[in-house]
Amino acid sequence: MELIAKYHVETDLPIKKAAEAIAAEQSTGTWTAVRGADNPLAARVISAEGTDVEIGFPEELFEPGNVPQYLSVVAGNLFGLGSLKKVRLQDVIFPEGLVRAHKGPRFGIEDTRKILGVHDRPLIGTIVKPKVGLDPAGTAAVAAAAVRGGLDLVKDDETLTNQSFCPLIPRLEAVMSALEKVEKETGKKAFYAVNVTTGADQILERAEVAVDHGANMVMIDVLTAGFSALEVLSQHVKVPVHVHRTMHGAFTRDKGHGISMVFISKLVRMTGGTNLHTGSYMGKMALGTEENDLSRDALREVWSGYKRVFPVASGGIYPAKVYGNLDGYGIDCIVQAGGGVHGHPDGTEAGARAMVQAVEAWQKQIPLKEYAKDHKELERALCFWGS
Ligand code: CAP
Ligand code: MG
Repeated sequence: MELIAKYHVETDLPIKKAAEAIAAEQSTGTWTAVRGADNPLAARVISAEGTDVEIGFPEELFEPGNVPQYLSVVAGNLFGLGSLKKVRLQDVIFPEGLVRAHKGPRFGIEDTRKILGVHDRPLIGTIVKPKVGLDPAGTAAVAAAAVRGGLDLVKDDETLTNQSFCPLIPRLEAVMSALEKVEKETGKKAFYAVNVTTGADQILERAEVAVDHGANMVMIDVLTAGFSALEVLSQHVKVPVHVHRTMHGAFTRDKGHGISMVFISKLVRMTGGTNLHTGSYMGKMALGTEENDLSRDALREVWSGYKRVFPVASGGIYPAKVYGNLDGYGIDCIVQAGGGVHGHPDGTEAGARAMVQAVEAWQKQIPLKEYAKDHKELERALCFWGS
């Protein structure tokens, strides 16, 4: 069996030559011929036309279970080859032997819905804002207001971890007791994704201590912490894992050079994420719908025995952007707004209600302005931010 890697390549070389250079550099070759050239581990060029290159890597080249090593092969030195002007890893088809070496998500879409008791609509989330600066009590107050307004998920921002102004455990305890109170009063269940991102030597212990202190979901910045850190969490920590993709823009946004979100989505599913930010169809970081479609499908289509993963629409979203994002993602997604909730003129709870109402309008396929006529929080949001 082979692992098949698909690249976009821009080069002054004949494209077949460029493809051979990638195949050699990432398997048995170097810049000059060395003995043993008929090595069975040599990669081969499957096709090379225009700017499209497909390379077949023998499965034996890979150490099953070792995601960092997979990346060193398919996304390693090749990016530095002087003979290539631009190169982007677009997709990877993994052989069954490598897929089976990973368990994938412990909690998938269905498990998360079951815990929440929400089955018939997209989940709605928020990011506590300001990004940083609140103390534990301030964070808890924002989280409680968001859930009182009907949201299913409250998460830390990607830069908040265990800083002195808001230590993780006191923050977690404050938020969880506030959410418990809201649930007692309203019956509304919600997740709080506490950001456990930290060094490889501490991340598992940090997550386990968080769960011991009541965490019902953990969050990881997977590109700064690493895919193997995500896999350690998903395989050892018994709560869903929310995966943020901060730093992705360094290599996903140039369509000619870097690594696609599709490949990152496959790796996150393989290493066990439950929710993954895959970009908004309308929002501040929208990168074009084709990549969203492919990432969305990579997370939810049938793939070996892996559970399905929630794509997360986030980034500059507010009620008027809900329709466009849900048209793209459909019901099995999480639509999230930070500023689009907490910046509502009547505060966080009203901002949450406005997002809930926008999702209801989409479900009923009623135009937002129509629905806003008898939903005042939505009305206020449309007036304030535009429709
Ligand atoms: C959104 C967000 C998320 C972005 C990341 C932020 O806040 O918290 O990190 O969604 O982008 O910090 O910008 P707002 P992506 O809702 O206030 O914009 O989801 O595309 O990875
Ligand atoms: Mg953020």
